[in-house]
Amino acid sequence: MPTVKHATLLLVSLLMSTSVYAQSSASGMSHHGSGASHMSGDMKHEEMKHGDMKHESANASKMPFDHQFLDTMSMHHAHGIQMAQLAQERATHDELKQMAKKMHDDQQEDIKKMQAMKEQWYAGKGDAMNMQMPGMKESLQSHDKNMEKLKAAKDEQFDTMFVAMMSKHHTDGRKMANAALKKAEHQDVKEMAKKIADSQKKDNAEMAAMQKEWKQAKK
Ligand SMILES: [Cu+2]
Repeated sequence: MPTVKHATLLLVSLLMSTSVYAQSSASGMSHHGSGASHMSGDMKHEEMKHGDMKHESANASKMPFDHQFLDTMSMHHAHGIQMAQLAQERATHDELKQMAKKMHDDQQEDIKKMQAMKEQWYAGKGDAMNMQMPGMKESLQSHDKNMEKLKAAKDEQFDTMFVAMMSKHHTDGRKMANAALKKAEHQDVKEMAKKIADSQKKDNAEMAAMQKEWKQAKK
């Protein structure tokens, strides 16, 4: 399926744009290693340089809403994946590690599907990442700083910080998903938005329950 392959390349370019890619084991990514040479696709690389990531595509707000949603949520998810990847290595609680793996895989799967939809309806139309979408401005802007803080966190402090950050990340994601439930033109996009809103709500409830148990165990 060429669309999925394309989507995977986009994901790789999203992940490669940050330092966590270089520092993590990049598990599951290495088999796409040859991708970089033909990564001429949608994501302009100069927009994606380390540190000063520009999360805005030119004229994004003039693009169709669904196009904006697919690209902006993909970027949001790519950030979630980076956090989850770190937690798979660094979490001290096993149940959090397992959950991080699930969040990583879920979001990767969503990105593939969203980028396949983008190919189907908006091929050749460029990128439409729009930071003005609900919940996104703060979420996308704070990502690099959050990653630095997470990397510096020690032991159990990492777990608590991760839960706080991922919960916030999911809450912001749900704001955009809820907007898509109302505004999306394509039924497939609405269904994806519903799936994201539901699964992130469930994740947040699970993380809150975990944290409660950790606190009680300490008493
Ligand atoms: Cu997301």
